[in-house]
Amino acid sequence: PVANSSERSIGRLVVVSNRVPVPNASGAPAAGGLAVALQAALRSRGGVWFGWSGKSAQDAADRQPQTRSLGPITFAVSDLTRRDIEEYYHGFANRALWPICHYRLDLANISERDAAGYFRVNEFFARRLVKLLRPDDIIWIHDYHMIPLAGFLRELGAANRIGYFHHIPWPSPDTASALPCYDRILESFSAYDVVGFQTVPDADNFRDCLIQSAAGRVGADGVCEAHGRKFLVDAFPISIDPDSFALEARLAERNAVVKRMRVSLEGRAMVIGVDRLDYSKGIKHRLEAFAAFLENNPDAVKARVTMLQITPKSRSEVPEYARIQREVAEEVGHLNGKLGDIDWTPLRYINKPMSQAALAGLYRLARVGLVTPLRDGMNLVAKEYVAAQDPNDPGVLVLSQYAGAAQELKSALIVNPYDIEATAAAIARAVAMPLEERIDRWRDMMSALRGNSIDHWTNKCLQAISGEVEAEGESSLH
Ligand code: GDG
Repeated sequence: PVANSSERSIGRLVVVSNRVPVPNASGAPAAGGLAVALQAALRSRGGVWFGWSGKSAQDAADRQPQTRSLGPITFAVSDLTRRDIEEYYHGFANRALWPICHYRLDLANISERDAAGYFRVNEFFARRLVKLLRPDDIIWIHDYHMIPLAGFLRELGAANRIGYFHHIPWPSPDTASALPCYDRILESFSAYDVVGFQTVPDADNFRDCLIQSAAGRVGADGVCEAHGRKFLVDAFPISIDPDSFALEARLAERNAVVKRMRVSLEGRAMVIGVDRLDYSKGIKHRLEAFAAFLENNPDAVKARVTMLQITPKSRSEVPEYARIQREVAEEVGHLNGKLGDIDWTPLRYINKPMSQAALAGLYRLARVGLVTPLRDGMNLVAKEYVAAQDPNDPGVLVLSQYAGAAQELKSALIVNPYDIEATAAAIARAVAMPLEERIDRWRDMMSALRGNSIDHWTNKCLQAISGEVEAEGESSLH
């Protein structure tokens, strides 16, 4: 097939992320919207997906990249040593970058050893990756594990266009500056051609960091200059494919798990929460708000409104995660013990992952979607919940003001997740909301999703990285 003009100007695509969804032996495609969208981009341009295998190496020979090709896509992954995994992944990425980017300085673990491991592993990846590169490849690096990668690639002579997308929040300068090796991390960004954030406020925070560091200049159009390089800083809000998610949810009305849930509810209204078990997701505050909602609304107790919280365990090796697992479990027991009855469990708490189809059907079954992170880069659960609704009888999204998604889903009931009583009141309002208002709000949100689908996001990011939207910024640096 003849490539269209935008594809012609884009070379082979190289995607880099910490974890790589290598297809299994039968070639089954990866689940999850982002993996699907990136694979579609890789398929249409041809390319490589590079990253960590998720495994530890027994010896040095195991650290050679393992490759597997599927049509036009080559997956290339390397094992890491146990020490690498401890310092780079569990340590610096998940105990320093993650909490600080989520404004949790109290949970940050600052360790010189972890920082050194983080840079060392990024250099290791750069040495592996540079061997696979062709001069006209464009490189798209994902997320906080890999911030210094472009700098190491440049040192090794890569002159390719390189973009970075930050999936999590970027905090204001006073918080960001708590990052260990803050100046070095900030400098790492200047090796890219494009640095993308989830929201305009996050991109603004990053530019403020550059300005305050005195090393950078920022143009009105988002083009920045620092350490002798010019690069575009902009917001690229990630999304889902709303229409295909809607179809999946409609078909999932017949899914066995969804049917069992529907039967067991016996017509009672259901409230749903879906999150990785992570302290950023505000699960404890949310459960307290659900308890307050029941305590403040005897009618809801009489009607036996039931909450389903699906929370697959995550990063259990990290002590802060082990703690939040215990605390949430305790809160669940407390709530059910206090408010439950012999024939009613107000809160059903599930620690295992569900299939995406079951999840889609459960969203559709729920009268209220409770998405109340204390901080979140975007939060795709909020978008999936909206897309899954029945257009003739949609549920209501209660959404934290601190989720990136709140920048777009303005017709949700927006709440401060720290305010337990206000969140409880929003749940009550959502449960009682008349059909007409539910439809109006849902239509607004669905049209926002349709205006910025995951394909739109991929194309915008790739256009920027390939340099198609660059030149305007040249003259306006200040
Ligand atoms: C990071 C940022 C940003 C959850 N439980 C199950 C399951 N999930 C799926 C959801 C959703 C995804 O996982 C979670 O995405 P989120 O966006 O909500 O959150 P993070 O994992 O923290 O993602 C976030 C995102 O990156 C993308 O840039 O939005 O801010 O933190 O798709 O549906 N999927 C299945 N079973 C489960 O039990 N199948």
